[in-house]
Amino acid sequence: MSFQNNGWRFPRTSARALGSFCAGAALAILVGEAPRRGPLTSGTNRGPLTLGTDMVDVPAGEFEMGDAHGTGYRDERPVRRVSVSGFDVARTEVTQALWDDVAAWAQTNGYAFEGFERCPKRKPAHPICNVSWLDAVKWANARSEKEGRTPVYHLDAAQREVYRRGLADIPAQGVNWSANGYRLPTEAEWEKAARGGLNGHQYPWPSDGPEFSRFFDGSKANFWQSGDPFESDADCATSPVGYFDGRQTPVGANMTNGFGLYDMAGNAFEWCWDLYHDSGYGRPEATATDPRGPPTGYGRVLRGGSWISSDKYCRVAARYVSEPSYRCHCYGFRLVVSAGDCRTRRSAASPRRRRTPG
Ligand SMILES: [Ca+2]
Ligand SMILES: [Ca+2]
Repeated sequence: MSFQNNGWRFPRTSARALGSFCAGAALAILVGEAPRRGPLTSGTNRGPLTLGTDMVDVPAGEFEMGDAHGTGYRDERPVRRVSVSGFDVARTEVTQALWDDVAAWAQTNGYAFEGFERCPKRKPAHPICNVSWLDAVKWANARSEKEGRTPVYHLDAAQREVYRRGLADIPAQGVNWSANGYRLPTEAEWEKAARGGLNGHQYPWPSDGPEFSRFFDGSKANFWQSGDPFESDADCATSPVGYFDGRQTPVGANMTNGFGLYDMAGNAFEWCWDLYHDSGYGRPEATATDPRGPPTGYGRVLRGGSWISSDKYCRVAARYVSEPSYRCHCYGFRLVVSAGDCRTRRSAASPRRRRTPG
């Protein structure tokens, strides 16, 4: 295990080491320096939250991706302009309640989540965690089919066999990017969503400067020893999604970002589609429109840090990797839908949310 500054990371070649870590009692090794307290800054409140199912538009356009301050890790550079098509993103991580609702339907409709083992304590309003990348994409397919959408992920390049069971990785050609179903965000989509329309900032809220820890404290996000009321659960110290709404303890501001998103820093790590390559940002495909990661790599990317992460890993540019079959009590996900595909299903009683410049 290697340490860098006050953050932490596992060597890229031993992601499986996280297995023994998660199952064991080595949590203390993740402790960074005590979180600093700083002035509160406010995100934008997008109104009442519908847990787990509320989605907002992220507009098409370019943004600056990567570590603009040189304070992150090597794999976060070079910084470059990336163009992303518009998409819709969930305001929160997938909750345990939503997971259970879809999983109950899925298990009587041909799905099996072989790698899943829920957290021992049932917390419906908390993010689902302990979920592998493979089960996350299967579950996304299940939710799509349950709601009458076209599933995105297939086991074959011809896209004839919908991914519903098993632990086989899926080929890049097996993804129907034009389907109206739910899917994981690409890394570029995740980072654009996390930045909330801000350029070059360290966190989802105003935080422009190299001293990133100055902008981060326990009133803004759930991270390791952040002082929230959920710290006592050493096995899975997530907080309810929507907790950072201005009423949290310690009392803080509403920490939704410019797109109205919660927990883009901390709480559960969030699986992305992309394969990981430590020099992937320097490859030609990294500057393509709608980049979807390198053609080869190992593991799948996770973003945003978690309840077990330091401030450095909760930055919007920070990247993490794990094997797709691996699960941890800090691994969760949130879903996106390609542009236009949620809008047709919004009823007059649930009007489309206004776009935000970004
Ligand atoms: Ca915490
Ligand atoms: Ca998160």
